[in-house]
Amino acid sequence: MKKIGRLHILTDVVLQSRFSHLDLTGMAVSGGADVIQFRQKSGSTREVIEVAQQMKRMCAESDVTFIVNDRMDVAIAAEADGVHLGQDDFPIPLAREMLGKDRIIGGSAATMEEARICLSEGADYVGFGPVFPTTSKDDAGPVSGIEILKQVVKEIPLPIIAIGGVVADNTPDVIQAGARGIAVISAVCCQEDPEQATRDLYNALQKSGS
Ligand code: TZP
Ligand code: MG
Repeated sequence: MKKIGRLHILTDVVLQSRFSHLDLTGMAVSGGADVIQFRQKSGSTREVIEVAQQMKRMCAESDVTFIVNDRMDVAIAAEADGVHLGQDDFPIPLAREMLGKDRIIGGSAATMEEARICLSEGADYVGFGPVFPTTSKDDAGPVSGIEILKQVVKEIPLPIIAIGGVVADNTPDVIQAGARGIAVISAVCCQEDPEQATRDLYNALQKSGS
């Protein structure tokens, strides 16, 4: 299995249109991301697969983990290192049967109950949040805040990746709460310089310790 990593950058071309998924992948990898998550919810499946295949190649060259959000078909077609599944997406147990133990399966959780479901269904890590307010996802669910994040870290014996409104300034708080790492969209994709923005997050993680 590839590494679950600490700095997950979700590529997005809906919130911004200056950069393509491939542009963002290149910049995030150069800035120090260790996981790229391809998040594309619309468009021709054929084109989505082509983009995913190119992203996978770019990530593989830098030994960066490549994960596909939602789309099991795209993950399989692009031989992604893993897939990230929400509570209403492809069921995690079925994904495990199809992908085997060597591929990473991440699950999304907005509450403790959902985090428990991720654990019982066999996820390898939990993307937990929104920890802070975000405008990047319409149905993001309730904002957890740091205290609930801490409880999740305490109860769920999986790497917890904090998501939702995470920026360099609040990264120390989520790491001190016990999160293994962070996942971001707007803090990278919507910035003037996504590579520098990734580097800022990387440095914030380094300074926050383990
Ligand atoms: N899942 C929970 S919050 C969220 C997702 C995909 C959006 C994260 O975006 P941002 O811009 O980093 O707050
Ligand atoms: Mg989803």
